[in-house]
Amino acid sequence: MKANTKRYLVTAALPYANGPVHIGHLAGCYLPADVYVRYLRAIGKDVLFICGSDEHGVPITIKAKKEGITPQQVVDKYDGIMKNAFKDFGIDFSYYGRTSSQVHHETAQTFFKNLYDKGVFEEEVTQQYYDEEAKQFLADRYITGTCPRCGNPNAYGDQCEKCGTALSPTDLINPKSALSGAAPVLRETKNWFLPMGKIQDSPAFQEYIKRFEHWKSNIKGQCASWLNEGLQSRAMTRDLDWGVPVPIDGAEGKVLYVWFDAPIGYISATKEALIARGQKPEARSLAWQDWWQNEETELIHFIGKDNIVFHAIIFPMMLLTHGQYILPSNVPANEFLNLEGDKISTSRNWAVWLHEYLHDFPNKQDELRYVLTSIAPETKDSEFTWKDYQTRVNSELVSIFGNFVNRVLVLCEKYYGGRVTDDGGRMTEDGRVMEVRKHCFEQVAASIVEMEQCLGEVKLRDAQAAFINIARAGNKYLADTEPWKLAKTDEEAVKGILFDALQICGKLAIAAAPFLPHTAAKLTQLLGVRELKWNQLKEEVIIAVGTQLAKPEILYKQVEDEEINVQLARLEAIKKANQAQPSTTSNLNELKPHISYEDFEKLDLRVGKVIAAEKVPKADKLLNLTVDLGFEQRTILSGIAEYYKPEELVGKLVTVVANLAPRKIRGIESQGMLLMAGNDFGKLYSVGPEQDIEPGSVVK
Ligand code: B3M
Ligand code: ZN
Repeated sequence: MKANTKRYLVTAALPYANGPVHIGHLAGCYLPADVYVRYLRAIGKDVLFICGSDEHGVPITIKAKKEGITPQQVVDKYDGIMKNAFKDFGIDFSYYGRTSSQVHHETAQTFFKNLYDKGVFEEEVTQQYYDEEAKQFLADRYITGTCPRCGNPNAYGDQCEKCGTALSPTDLINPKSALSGAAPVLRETKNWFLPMGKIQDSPAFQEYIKRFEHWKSNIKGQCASWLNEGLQSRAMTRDLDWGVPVPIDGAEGKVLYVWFDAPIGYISATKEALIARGQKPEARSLAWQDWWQNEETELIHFIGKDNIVFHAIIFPMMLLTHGQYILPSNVPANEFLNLEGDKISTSRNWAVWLHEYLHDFPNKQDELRYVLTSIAPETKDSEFTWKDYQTRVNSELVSIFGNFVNRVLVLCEKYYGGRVTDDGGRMTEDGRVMEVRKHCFEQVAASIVEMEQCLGEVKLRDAQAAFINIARAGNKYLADTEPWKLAKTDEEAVKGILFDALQICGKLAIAAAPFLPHTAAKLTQLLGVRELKWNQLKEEVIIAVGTQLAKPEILYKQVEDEEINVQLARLEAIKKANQAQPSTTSNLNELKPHISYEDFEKLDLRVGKVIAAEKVPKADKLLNLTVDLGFEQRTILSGIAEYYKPEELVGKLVTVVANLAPRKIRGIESQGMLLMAGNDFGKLYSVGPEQDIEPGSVVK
């Protein structure tokens, strides 16, 4: 009985809330996780499917700088966009959290404090790279350079995305600040390190890594090579101002390393999921522990290959040193999906964005799900091309699955007005039909066995192929017996064949559910039944005599050449734009929506002259300016202290948004705003008239 009490805690990597979702994300971890979870739920397992937005870390602050908004505004914007995209594609999380939530901050801090109190961390003052221009330490993605392991010139300070190695900034060859482009200098600072080498040698960790034996070879391989090299201590804190504050004395102004807090996000989201499920407050703490601190839970992390080290080694080390947690029982990581011969890239806009796909192919979520599962990069990188998309949809979904179902429904409608009339008991004496029938049902049964086995082993490509084979067998049954011809000579045989074929449609409706949930629902409805259960797959009769089928409707439409050509032309245009502008690693080309001329006219822009400037005490970025507008003098606070010394500004002509409602900043009322041009690194330059012109002049 024990085995049945197992519950499944399935996680999908928390995506950084810094951009919309594309097909690479979907194929890499969200779709496989969803297919697997839908299967587990179908066979009656207790499952929690956890995901959420990763809202900390340098990717967020870099995006904020680029867009000229705050990190909080970035995550608020993209959290919603990502959540909706997943929902649109039927990714059925039990809960989608956010790492900016209070529950998460508390959970991450408590976790850190626990390890700290146990004396797990090494507290060390080390030399860290610092950008003197930007005046900040350069952690993680704030610094780039050449990977010492594979030579990739664009490795980040925390990781090389090419070879997957976890790095520290000081490992990089020719390090460069991602903020200013400058070569950084070393400065001393104190941080708390996880002694990974020591933990690696511990008997408990050695016991844990025996699990790798049963994992996919890509993960086993990556992990083995890190472990063989021996792991270095890794800082779990950062000198940054965006993140979860380090909860100990002497760590003011520091935050937890994003890869320390993000995986804890799975735990916080579990807590929130259970609260959302209506657990009584007093039961809450127990309830989440029942998942995370209970050997009866299978913890399974779905991720992309660039996240392997964090999920297979670092997070388990954290869980292990904490002592009360279970460790992952599987980490099914996928490799990367490429697009039309090139690596998918957000910055180069080389992607198929989910929202754009849905715009161009409304209600065709399952078509994309189908293709992405067919080509899932389960063992090696794979490639999405639009031609291949068209071929797979047309020759598999349309011609095999859709066509079979449609033929059956149309014939039943034509012959019996859509009422299921025969139970197959009066099957023909025709020996040929009997032979074909027997063969068909053997094929169907074998495909179901194979599909279930592959689903259980997370071999989803093969599982889906086995699913299509069920429809293939059905199609062959019809093609070989030709009931539309037999109708003239042997009505009883036709009844039997169509009854059989309807049962296969029923099996398809059940089996489609993990892969093609929207289709499964539609087919169930077409078959005139309310609900189908997974265990009916093995039953002979699923659609009973007397059932009234719905009016036939096709499941899938042919993808036309024109539709594909539109997509190819779009990518071609992007390629051209990228070639014309080779350094478009920026988002400077992201335009805001149109405004009307009337909107523009609401702005009152004036030339102003800075007549005094001083730093705002205790605010690193702010200058307090006195600006002469000709008709009056204004106090204006501006966040440019990093780029201008006060004395550089005095006498300068600037452009002022003169009718911006006054705002209090740090207790001082700011009566307007200066216009600034920001480059890709977030550096600001003041915008003023070319010629000496009277303060107060209108800018239009
Ligand atoms: N946000 C990295 C990524 O999106 C990171 C995953 C966190 S999972 C805990 O690739
Ligand atoms: Zn590398």
